[in-house]
Amino acid sequence: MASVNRPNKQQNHPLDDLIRKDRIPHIWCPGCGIGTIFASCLTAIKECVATGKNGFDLDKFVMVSGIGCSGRAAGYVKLDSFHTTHGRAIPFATGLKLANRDLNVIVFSGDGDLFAIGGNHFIHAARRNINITVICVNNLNYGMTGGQVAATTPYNAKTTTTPAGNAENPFSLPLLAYASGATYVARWTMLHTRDLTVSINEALSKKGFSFIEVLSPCPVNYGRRNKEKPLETLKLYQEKSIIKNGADPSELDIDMEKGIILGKFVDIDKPTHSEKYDKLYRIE
Ligand SMILES: Cc1ncc(C[n+]2csc(CCOP(=O)(O)OP(=O)(O)O)c2C)c(N)n1
Ligand code: SF4
Ligand SMILES: [Mg+2]
Repeated sequence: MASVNRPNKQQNHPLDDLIRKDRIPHIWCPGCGIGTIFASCLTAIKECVATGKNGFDLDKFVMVSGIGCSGRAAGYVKLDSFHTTHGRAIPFATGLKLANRDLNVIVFSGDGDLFAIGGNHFIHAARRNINITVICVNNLNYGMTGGQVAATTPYNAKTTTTPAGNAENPFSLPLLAYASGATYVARWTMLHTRDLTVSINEALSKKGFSFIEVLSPCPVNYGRRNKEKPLETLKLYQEKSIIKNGADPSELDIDMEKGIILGKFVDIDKPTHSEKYDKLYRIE
């Protein structure tokens, strides 16, 4: 029999040192995109630390999540991490950053968490230019609770709460982030792992409120109600993605027929909340 090159069971995974192995197996379903995005995030953190730039130090990275399948990330990462209440990841993250400016605070959470129950926190943290990085896993629905409609669900899509189709229009997340004042805004899919890793690295290095939307399949609750088999969603990402760095944020509606624009749309410099606060209230 031909010898097959199988990985040795004892062999370590390159991200092992950033995973709480005692929490494995994880809860994510086969075909779910969250794990891949989580891996890109951990890779970007490791890369930032390896460069030694900006004083990056693993002990100073913090991950905050809300509730949802995506929100489980904070429980799996071997960093200081906070699995907070639904919709409140950004207020927790803001508090951490204001209390200790040396921390690199990453929010990793879902579209429902960040833009429905937590939508208000998102726009105000961006407006204030709080120096944190927010990564949103956008699977177009509330995955964890069975597939209800979200603020990101496309018009006409079927969910448990919109069985005849969604009558509402979704938010364009990059447009919302831009309009609210974010200094860095990008969108990728979970298929674009290399671009995503580079983008997370850039966002972590950016001073100010940085935001990345990552489209991700939820085959179990969204895909099967919308006649999308797991691999078909990935095929759609591959065939419909158009990389257009610098695209006008007003042109970023997700249109599965015409195409999904990906890339980096905003990368600007402006004073952070703490810098503006110091100018007014701290006397040297
Ligand atoms: C205050 C409160 N309201 C509602 C819920 C129920 N709930 C848990 S997760 C969730 C939605 C999660 O959706 P999303 O953030 O998109 O995460 P996903 O599971 O899709 O990754 C909801 C409504 C809750 N836990 N707490
Ligand atoms: S329910 Fe959906 S989002 Fe949640 S783990 Fe399963 S596939 Fe992923
Ligand atoms: Mg979701």
